[in-house]
Amino acid sequence: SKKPVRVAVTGAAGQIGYALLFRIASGEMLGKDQPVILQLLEIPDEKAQKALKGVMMELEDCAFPLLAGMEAHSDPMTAFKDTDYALLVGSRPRGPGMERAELLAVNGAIFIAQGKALNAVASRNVKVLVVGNPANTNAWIAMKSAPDLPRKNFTAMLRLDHNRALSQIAAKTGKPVSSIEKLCVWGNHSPTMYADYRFATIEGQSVKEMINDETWNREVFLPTVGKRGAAIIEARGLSSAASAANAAIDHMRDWALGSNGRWVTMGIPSDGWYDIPKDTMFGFPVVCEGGEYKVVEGLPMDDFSRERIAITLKELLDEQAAVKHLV
Ligand code: NAX
Repeated sequence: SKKPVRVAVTGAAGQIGYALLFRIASGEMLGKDQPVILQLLEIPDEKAQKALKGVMMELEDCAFPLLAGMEAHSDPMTAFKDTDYALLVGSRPRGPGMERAELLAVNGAIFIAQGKALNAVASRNVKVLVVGNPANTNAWIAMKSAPDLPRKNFTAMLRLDHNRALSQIAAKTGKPVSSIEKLCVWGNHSPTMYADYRFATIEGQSVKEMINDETWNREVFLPTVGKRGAAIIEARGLSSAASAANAAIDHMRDWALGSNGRWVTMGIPSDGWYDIPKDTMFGFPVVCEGGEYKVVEGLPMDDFSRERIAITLKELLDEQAAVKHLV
């Protein structure tokens, strides 16, 4: 049987953590033949550590055959020791009256410390996914704080936006989600993201031609996908958790095990693709194989797409500029 791999999860006692850990332990992320050791990080706060112990009790009570070990940590330097995968979910939410700049700075400090810890103690091949918001900028900060690790190992979660877009297209066309290919989301995980179905197909047919309604694209589809997070908060009184955890599973599974030729969206450091400045943590269409992602290159742009990509890029560069002095 396979040797266990180490999976670190931060914010492990939070609501996404609660929807995520059981699925990792059951083998949904890395395969039903891959034992895992969970290295769980929470803030030192007594209540958080106690809640984490409670989650671990429940994980024990599942008697998962693949769960080869489990640890609770309050310091990233121990939590990330030798870790092969790191899901950085925990971050500071915006408090009442907190300015965006303040939020960026508080989270900047968290992701600098975590990037440094990964740099110091994680496996040299660690695959990092940042979920905690602002996800792209936090991932960029962690990457910049880990100069000894390959840049390409740092990613941000755009997969929830990708999955939301898939569902909207399925509903509009009346076709199953699984039949939709070549969809992607460009940019920042924020309402400025650009979900793009220009290249999408269903059973070889163009989705754009099937829908044939540019007004729907601009006035219904894009705002619905962009504001979906807010709509969930409005309906549930809490932010997306199970769907976010599901997207994290999808992202890591495809990255580790391959996407079988299908396009998926990942936030990754740009190598200059599509004129996105190098290192910007940007959502791109990728195909995953053999533990690596590869950007889908050479897609044509039109004026509307260029405009939308410029907007989300500007937002990201502004965020980056606001934290640059920290890294
Ligand atoms: P919760 O507030 O339920 O849980 C967060 C947990 O993280 C808390 O238990 C907290 O103690 C812990 N934490 C805070 N700072 C930490 C640190 N420095 N080290 C370790 N743990 C720390 O939030 P939850 O609903 O689980 O959401 C987590 C994050 O995901 C938030 O930042 C949220 O905005 C973000 N999201 C990102 C999404 C994406 O698509 N990228 C979508 C869903 C979600 O909104």
